[in-house]
Amino acid sequence: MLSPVSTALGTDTYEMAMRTVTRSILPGLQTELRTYNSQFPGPAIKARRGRPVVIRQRNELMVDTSVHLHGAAVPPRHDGSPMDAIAPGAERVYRYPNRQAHASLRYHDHAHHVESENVYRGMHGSHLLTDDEEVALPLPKGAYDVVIGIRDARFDPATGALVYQMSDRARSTLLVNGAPTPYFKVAARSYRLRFASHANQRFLELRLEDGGDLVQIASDGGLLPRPHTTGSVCLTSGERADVVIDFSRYPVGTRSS
Ligand SMILES: [Cu+2]
Repeated sequence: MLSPVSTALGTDTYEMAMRTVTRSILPGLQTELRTYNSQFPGPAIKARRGRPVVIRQRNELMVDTSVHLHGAAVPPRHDGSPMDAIAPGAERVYRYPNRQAHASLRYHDHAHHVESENVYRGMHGSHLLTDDEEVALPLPKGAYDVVIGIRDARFDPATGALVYQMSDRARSTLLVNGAPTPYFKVAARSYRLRFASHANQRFLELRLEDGGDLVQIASDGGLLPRPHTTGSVCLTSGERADVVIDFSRYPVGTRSS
């Protein structure tokens, strides 16, 4: 979660820099990434309905960028249109009114002709908008409300570089919140897992290893009219699905394989 630099005048103001960083993702290899604030994935923003968020974005990359808040109702000049780019070395202030209902939103690069590659190289993150209606519901909160951003990648085994090709069917490494072999220790209780696809071409189908039920409570547009019990959840590029799983149904000490 990113902390605002100011909360004055009823507005949460943030600053982000888009820059290249080198990180170890696969053991023994260094990978160059295009990031928001040197983080992969980008930092998450928590927003509340009725409280505008202002983000100053500085482009320290060598390519054009444009920041689009996917699923948000915003005025055109703050929408991150593909042709409305931030040139290398320039900055831009985006203002998000957050007047709409709660939803798990995501932001990503949107610059003409380079969006696909920018997103693939790391330019994606979450913007979680909540409101009084959602807060009043008995849903898992705080440490039990977890964003799980999933995407695929192909690494050059010799150099560690992310290999970018259009229509690449060989992106065989799945990354969850940037990690190739994600592991998360849960308590014997209910969690809200906010799945988000940051893959720019792969379709995902998520299910539990034991085939157990998933209770989907939300999609891109916020909470569903009622919980939906299902065996699997499909996500196409950019889609979100919030699921509640009660891990108390598994004996303490259970591990997935
Ligand atoms: Cu989008």
